[in-house]
Amino acid sequence: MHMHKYEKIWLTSGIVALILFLLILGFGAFYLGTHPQSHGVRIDPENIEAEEAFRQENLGLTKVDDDRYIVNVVASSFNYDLGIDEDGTPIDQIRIPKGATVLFQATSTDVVHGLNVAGTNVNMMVEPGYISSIEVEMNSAGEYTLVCNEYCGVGHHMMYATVEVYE
Ligand SMILES: [Cu+2]
Repeated sequence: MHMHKYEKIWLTSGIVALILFLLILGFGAFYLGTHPQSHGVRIDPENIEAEEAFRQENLGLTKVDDDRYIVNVVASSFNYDLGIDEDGTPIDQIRIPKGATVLFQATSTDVVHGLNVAGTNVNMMVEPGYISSIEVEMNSAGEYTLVCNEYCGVGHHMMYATVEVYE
């Protein structure tokens, strides 16, 4: 079968591009550990308190044992609810020891928000009606910004908190 030179070039570049994209996908999924954030767990956005994790007293950082933590977050325009401290002040900073395994669980009461701990694998879409969760090992010490990366309205830029991973 005779194939035109340009057709060969076109076919070859298409196949090379396909293989390249699959390699990049495989690298991200298997080497970098990028994976979908959760499994479509539903929640009533008008009654999030029905879910134990999102009751006011369970929000923010909870220590499960020495190197396991849970962070429950309620996102709403334009705030991350991480609970309150002893003085009743809203918490905007959480501290986690280096090497700890942390389960982030989040939901939204209004619109779609993002939950990204910049510089880590924690990067989720937080949708009303769903619980987004991701478990990560925090292996690099430092101060990270927990930030909303889905545009959610005029106060979007004010949605942030700090995650400190200490040695
Ligand atoms: Cu936002």
